[in-house]
Amino acid sequence: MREMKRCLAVAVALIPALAFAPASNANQSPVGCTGSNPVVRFATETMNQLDSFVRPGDSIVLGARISNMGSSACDLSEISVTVRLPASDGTPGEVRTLASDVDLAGGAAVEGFTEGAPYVVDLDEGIFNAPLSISWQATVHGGDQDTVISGEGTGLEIKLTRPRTSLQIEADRYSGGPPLTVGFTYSLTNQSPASNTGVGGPSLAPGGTGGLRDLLSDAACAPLVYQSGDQPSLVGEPALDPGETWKFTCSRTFLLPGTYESQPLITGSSSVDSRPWPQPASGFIPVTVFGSDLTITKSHEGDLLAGGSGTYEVLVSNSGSLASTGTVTVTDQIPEGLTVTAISGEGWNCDLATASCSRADSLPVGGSFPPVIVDVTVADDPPSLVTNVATVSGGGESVAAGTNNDASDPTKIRKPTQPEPPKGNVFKVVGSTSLGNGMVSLKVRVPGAGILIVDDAKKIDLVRATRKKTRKSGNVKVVLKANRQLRRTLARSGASRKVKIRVSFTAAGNPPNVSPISAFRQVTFDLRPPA
Ligand SMILES: [Ca+2]
Ligand SMILES: [Ca+2]
Repeated sequence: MREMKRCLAVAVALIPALAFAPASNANQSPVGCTGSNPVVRFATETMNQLDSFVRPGDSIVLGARISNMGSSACDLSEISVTVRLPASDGTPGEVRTLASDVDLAGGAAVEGFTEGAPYVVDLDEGIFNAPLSISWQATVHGGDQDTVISGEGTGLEIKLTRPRTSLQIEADRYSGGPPLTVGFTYSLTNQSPASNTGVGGPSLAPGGTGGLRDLLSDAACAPLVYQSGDQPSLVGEPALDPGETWKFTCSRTFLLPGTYESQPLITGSSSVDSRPWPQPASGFIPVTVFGSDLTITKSHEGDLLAGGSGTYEVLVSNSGSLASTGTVTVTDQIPEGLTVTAISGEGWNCDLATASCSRADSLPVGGSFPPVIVDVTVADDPPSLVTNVATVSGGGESVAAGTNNDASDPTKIRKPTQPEPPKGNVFKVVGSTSLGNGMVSLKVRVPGAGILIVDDAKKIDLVRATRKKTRKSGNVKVVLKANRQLRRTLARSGASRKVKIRVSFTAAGNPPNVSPISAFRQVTFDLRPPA
């Protein structure tokens, strides 16, 4: 209640024209006053909020306005204001105090809000209306004897709307080898209940830019084509009215093995309150494209030095849905200016002359082979920048899955006469690449065994927190995923979005009071596949 008093005090301070003096006890103040009841009502903000429909879960700010401006008003003290909230069945329920022990001089008015605990709308299914009432009590200084008066203010009515849809997505096939073409059918039904007083449920008004019936999109399949279901609305423009089911279709060809989920997004709004329509729940039946899919990354440490030597690391992973089968071969296409001096890797059979390595064991889904290490020497007068490309092949992957089998590693080469750049911390964010589909691949150099945590650097939550255990020093790859909110933003805008992330590393065995080392970086999220 202290909060209310403070707010009231602030409100008064903002209106210096209004006289505000503490009322004295047991006397007539101001002299000659005869007394009149104060006028108490909800604050303007509360009234504005309840002027239109609200939804379950909305927070209603509770505030009051007390006016003591009758023509012969006496000073009031010990004013208290209470509000009666509805119970979940819509009948009058809990009483909450909004203000207590407020003094208000004759001729003054105050308006204020409680800073804590707004009323969160929580009414049973089937309840669409509920009352909110307000009461007051005050001591009036109208003569030798103070008197206590009380009364009811003007109440408000909470009017509810419950926009609701069900979405069913069906595929004409759910799995197969690549290229896999799948036809999707989306059935979106407006299930908003009608109120018990006969007011119909809200309609879903399309809000997309793709025409009159663009109210559903899918970040994983485009364009969605409207097929059927719209009955004419009373209000002219097409709308998904209560009880209607609209059908849309979409076709997509999957080239890469893996598992794919629909990412539906409703782009319309409610016809009753013009607010965005609630989104459908996630978890739709995924489509699986069978097969192994070998991918490759390549990295090196620091700049190379003319006349010196360097080391590259090549990592082969399986991002498909089946384990690899048969021989896997990695070939390093050494650029001019570099010469391979050694190539090896645990479990690999390597050939220095062709700078290639092979192995025949199977690579499980999501796994990586031990890295191939390529040692090079640098020519005395090499180009200032070389690009080393490594290629992976084999493993039983389909032709369609071969589009991601190269990795380039641009490398700067410094002349010995050029100054050496300052040695940075061995913990460093090496680079980031958008993988499309709301994912970003991040390469981080860690100084040893420990825990790597990547998450939003700012308070707004856009990226799913990702955690990775590291066993030793070297480069590790982390795949970041956009969360639902960021996905929606990306789907709505159709553009990419930069997000600042924090990369933190806690070395294994660090005492708990040693804070992790951190680095920040802007990374770009995109739903579209990389160019
Ligand atoms: Ca309609
Ligand atoms: Ca591949």
